[in-house]
Amino acid sequence: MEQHSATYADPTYANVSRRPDAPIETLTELEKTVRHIVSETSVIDIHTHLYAADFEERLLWGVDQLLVYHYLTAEYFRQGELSYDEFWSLDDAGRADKVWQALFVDRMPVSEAASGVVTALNRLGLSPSVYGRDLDAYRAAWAGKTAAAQVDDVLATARVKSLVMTNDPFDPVERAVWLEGSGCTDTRFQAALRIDKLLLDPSSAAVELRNLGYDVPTDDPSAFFQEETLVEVRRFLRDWCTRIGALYIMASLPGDIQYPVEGDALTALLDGAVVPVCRELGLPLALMVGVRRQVNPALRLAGDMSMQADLGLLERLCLRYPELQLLVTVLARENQHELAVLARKFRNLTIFGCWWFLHTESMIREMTSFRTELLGTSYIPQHSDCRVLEQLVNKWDHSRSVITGVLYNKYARLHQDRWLVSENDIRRDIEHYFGGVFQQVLSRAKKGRG
Ligand code: HDL
Ligand code: ZN
Repeated sequence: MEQHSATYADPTYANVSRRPDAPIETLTELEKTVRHIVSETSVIDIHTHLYAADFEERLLWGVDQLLVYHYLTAEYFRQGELSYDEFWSLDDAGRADKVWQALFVDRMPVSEAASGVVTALNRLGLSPSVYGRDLDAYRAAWAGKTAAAQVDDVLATARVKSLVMTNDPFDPVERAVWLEGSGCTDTRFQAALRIDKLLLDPSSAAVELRNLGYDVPTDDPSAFFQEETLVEVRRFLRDWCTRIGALYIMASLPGDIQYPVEGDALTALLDGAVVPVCRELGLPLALMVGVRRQVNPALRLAGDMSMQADLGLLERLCLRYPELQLLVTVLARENQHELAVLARKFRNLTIFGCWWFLHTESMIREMTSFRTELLGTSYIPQHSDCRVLEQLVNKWDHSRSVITGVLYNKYARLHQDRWLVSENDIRRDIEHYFGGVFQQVLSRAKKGRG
């Protein structure tokens, strides 16, 4: 089966007349059915940096935003002529012009991020066969659209039924929407509480907590080991999880975090505040491990690097808290197989997605293959991590295409041993991958079940 086949709905599928519970007899029909169901099944996107329209300018969308996405600015600096300062001195439209010229006109947009822009434009009705390589033509096509209309078009095209935002209580703009504004009124956009700053920079987090009315000492780094401080940190977490309706609490961590460490603030905060609040509110803890922030600050958001992780942190958290639901993704390719094997050891560890530098066709195929081989349907194959709205289309299209190929091969092997699958069987598995596993983790967390 072609590996680069698109997941665009197969128009010939309509001619298939077969009971949904009937075994699929031929491999040709099997491939057609897997492709159809994977492309048609809507998904819950469990980690994004998108915002509902309520957050106004925080919702990034449109052609220029697609082109100034930090994945593409990193690639621009490898091919473009401008210095860092010259590029950053431009406005978004100016930067988008430079990215377009360097990565789409002067060269073929073959990278994952660049080809993703082409897929998004094409699948949202701006076919390059009509708009060619004229960036202004694409800009003009969306000039009159509203954010709300684009949200509806993109979620429908990408078949995303809901998504989870990244909500940082230490971000003043984000805080204002929740404290002074309407909060989030679009139920398709769910919230997650992001607490990197609390765990990784507790002394500056303490200043913000104090300013927000929590009685956390700011002049005593050892305060986080005192119960009277941890009570206030739990109150902060509880208040914000409740205020935003967080589905989970999340943090990204470098790969060299050791846990537990006596006298270490991160250990004290995890044990004394984060895990207790997860238990109390019945929420999973989501950890994304293996990022080394700002190795090149001149790249700004694009300046972060991956690093191999010591997964001992996860192993010891799972052992210490067997009833805590952990959602985990790691950034280094070298850790992926080990993480999948670790998930076999702990039923409260659910792995998700092909994160960041792993969100590429070859890595998604490699990871989805061995994850399915080791974990069956008990993991979450993908999240988009989108920062720009229209990326939902290409990130999910490209991922669905790979997932189709992997699953077809697994079903085809069963078929050869005469274990025939039906359309219902395939639909059940895909719905599980595309939202069922996540909902099962949420439900187990609510019940306090490991
Ligand atoms: O920390 C994270 O959540 C990462 O996903 C970063 O936001 C990263 O910049 C990113 O957007 N990756 O896709
Ligand atoms: Zn992210």
